[in-house]
Amino acid sequence: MKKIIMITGATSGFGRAAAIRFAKEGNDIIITGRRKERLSLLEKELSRFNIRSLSLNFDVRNRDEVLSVVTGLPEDWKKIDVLVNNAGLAAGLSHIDVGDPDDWDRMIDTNVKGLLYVTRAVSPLMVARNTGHIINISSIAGKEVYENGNVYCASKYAVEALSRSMRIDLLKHNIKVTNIAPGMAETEFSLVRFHGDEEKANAVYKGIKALKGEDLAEVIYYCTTLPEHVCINDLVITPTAQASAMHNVRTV
Ligand code: NDP
Ligand code: 8X3
Repeated sequence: MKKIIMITGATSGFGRAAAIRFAKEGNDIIITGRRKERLSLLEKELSRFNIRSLSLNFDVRNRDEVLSVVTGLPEDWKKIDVLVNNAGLAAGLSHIDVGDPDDWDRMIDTNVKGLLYVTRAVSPLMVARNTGHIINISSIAGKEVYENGNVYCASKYAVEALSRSMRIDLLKHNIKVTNIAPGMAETEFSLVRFHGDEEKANAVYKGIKALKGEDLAEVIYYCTTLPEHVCINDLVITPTAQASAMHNVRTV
C-alpha cells in the first residue's frame, strides 16, 4: 500500500538513499534538508518514479521553522505514515578538555533538539490518525562510547533514550518506534566531522568495506514492511568487518 514517508536529511547519505528506496516501491516522499539545490536535484531524480514528492527546505535546529513548515503542509501531505529522523552529524573528534564548544552545540542542537522538534511537529498528526511509524537514526555511538567521541556519543545516547521513551509514550496510539544504530558508513559523515578535510575523512574507511547509504536504505525500508502487529524496536547494523566501535579489521 502506498505510504507517505518523510525523511529528514535527505540531501545526502542515508536519507538520500532511503528516499530513492521508498520511491522505488511507489511511496510518496517528503524530503528535507538545508541544501536547496540538493533537494531540487533529488526531486528530479525521484520524478522518474510514479510517485509524488515534496521538498521542504529547513534547518531542524530552528524550532519555529520546523513547526510552521509541518503545520503548513497541504492537508493531503499531512497523512505521514513514516517519519525517518535521520538528519544529524558529528562535528570534531577530540578529547573533552580541548573540544570545541561550537561543535558540541551543533551536535546537540541537531541530533537531539532537532530530532525532538521534528517529532513534536509530526507525531500529533500520527496520533490523530492512530497510526504511524517513527524511525530514529542513532548510531553504535549510542550503544558504547569511544575515545574522542564524547559529545557525539552523548547525543546518540540521547537518541536511544528518546526512542525508548517515544515507544512507551506512543504505544497506546498504535505508533511504531524503531531505533536504528549503524556503524561505519561511507557517506558525507566524516567529511562533515572533519570540517571538510577529505584526507582525514577518507582515512576513516581505508581498508574496510564500510556500509553504504543504500545498505541503510534497505534496512530502513525493511523495518516498514513488516505486518501491522510487528515492530522492530532496536536494530544494530555494522559492516561485516566491524564488531563494535573499537573493533574492526582492515586490509592494508
Ligand atoms: P551525511 O552527512 O551524508 O548526511 C547528513 C544529512 O543530515 C544531510 O542530508 C544533511 O542535510 C542533514 N542535516 C545535517 N544537519 C542538518 C540540519 N541542521 N538541518 C537539517 N538537515 C540537516 O551523513 P549520514 O547519511 O551518514 O548521516 C545520517 C545520520 O546517520 C546522522 O544522524 C548520523 O549521525 C547517523 N549515522 C551515520 C553513520 C556513518 O558512519 N555515516 C553511522 C551511524 C549513524 P543538509 O546539510 O542539506 O542540511
Ligand atoms: C557514526 C559511527 O563509529 O563514527 O555514528 O560513531 S561512529
